[in-house]
Amino acid sequence: MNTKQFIPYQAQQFSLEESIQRSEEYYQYLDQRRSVRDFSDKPVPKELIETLIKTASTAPSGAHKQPWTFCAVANPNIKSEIRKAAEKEEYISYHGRMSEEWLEDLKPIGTDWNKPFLEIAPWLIILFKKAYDIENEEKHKNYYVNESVGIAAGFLISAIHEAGLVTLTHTPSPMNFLQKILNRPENERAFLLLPVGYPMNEAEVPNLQRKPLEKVSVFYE
Ligand code: IYR
Repeated sequence: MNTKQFIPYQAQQFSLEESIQRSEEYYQYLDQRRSVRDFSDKPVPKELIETLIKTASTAPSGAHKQPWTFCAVANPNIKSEIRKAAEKEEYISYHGRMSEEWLEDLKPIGTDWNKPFLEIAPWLIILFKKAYDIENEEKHKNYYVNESVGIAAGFLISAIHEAGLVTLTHTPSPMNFLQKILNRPENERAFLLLPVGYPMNEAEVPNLQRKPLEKVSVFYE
């Protein structure tokens, strides 16, 4: 193993034209990504999921602590258990816990408390954040945990898209049932649940528009 504190950074070398073209293509490519709720049950091999998780785990993190655990569930019994527990929470959320304004905001997306994708999708990836690490029964603090895990989730979503698969960021709330069902240690808290698989043949997505650049940016030159 290389034990030097610093090593040379291997920069990618592109001409300005190449950079402009690559950035434009990458934008067009990621702009095709959509959150999909209509899943096929077509299997996805474990090796593929492993690579997606490795990609997500390349994300930057506070003090390089990588404060995350990716739990990948293909077991149908566990998926059913997760669906049952998630729908129980979601039913309560949609029937009183969420505000009228929130429910109104969700109408164009068409969600409700039913979550069939939790059983249909071949994999569920549950991303846990680690507020601290436990080593030799000692607690070690992690930093900027939400930011770090959020970035890792972004990397995962883009890797899923790159592989021709689909996902959505599902946040059943509260999510503590996931810690119990998956038997996670006390330093781990569920952060996001991402079903992963192929879209069903006639999958549909909401007809949404993205904000234009002027609405999402301010330049100071
Ligand atoms: N967690 C619920 C509700 C929900 C909330 C938001 I914010 C969304 O963008 C979509 C859904 C659910 O998953 O249905």
